[in-house]
Amino acid sequence: MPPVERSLIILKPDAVQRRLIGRIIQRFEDKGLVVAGMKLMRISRELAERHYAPHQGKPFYPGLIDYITCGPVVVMVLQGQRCIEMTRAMMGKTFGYEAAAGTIRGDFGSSRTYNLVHGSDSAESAATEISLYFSPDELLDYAPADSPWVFARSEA
Ligand code: 3AN
Repeated sequence: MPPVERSLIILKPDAVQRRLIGRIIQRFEDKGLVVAGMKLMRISRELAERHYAPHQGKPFYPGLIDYITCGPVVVMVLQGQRCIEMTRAMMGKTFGYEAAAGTIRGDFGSSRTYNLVHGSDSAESAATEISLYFSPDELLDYAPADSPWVFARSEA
């Protein structure tokens, strides 16, 4: 069986302000992913700078920090087999106007700044990002009763 992965997902300030958090979480739940941890919070500039350190120096970096710190966000850890690959596909391309219909950004976004959702892009960045937002005791490891029907045991 493929290993179970965890990914850090942020429902960004525009998703909260537009009251889209329930609909976005619903998509991840419908896909079979499990919420291992979740909180509503305001990201400080210091935390944002640590999170987006790989983008420091890029032209869009100051706007990115302003945006992610401008209001409440929902931060969560999703868990499941192929979680990172699946959540990235579900988010769609970075800019809403380029993202395919059927993706979160494609269905709800039209902007190059307000792109609704963040999702870790690799196992390495997931581990780093999760540790920025959650302590180990805030994350629960459990398998819902329907897991054997969502993730077939026999699959390679
Ligand atoms: P994604 O979130 O699709 O993985 P990344 O990791 O390339 O995109 O970039 C991180 C964030 O930086 C994006 N979510 C977006 O908000 C912002 N960003 C990336 N590229 C640009 C750009 N060219 N102009 C404005 N914002 C950008």
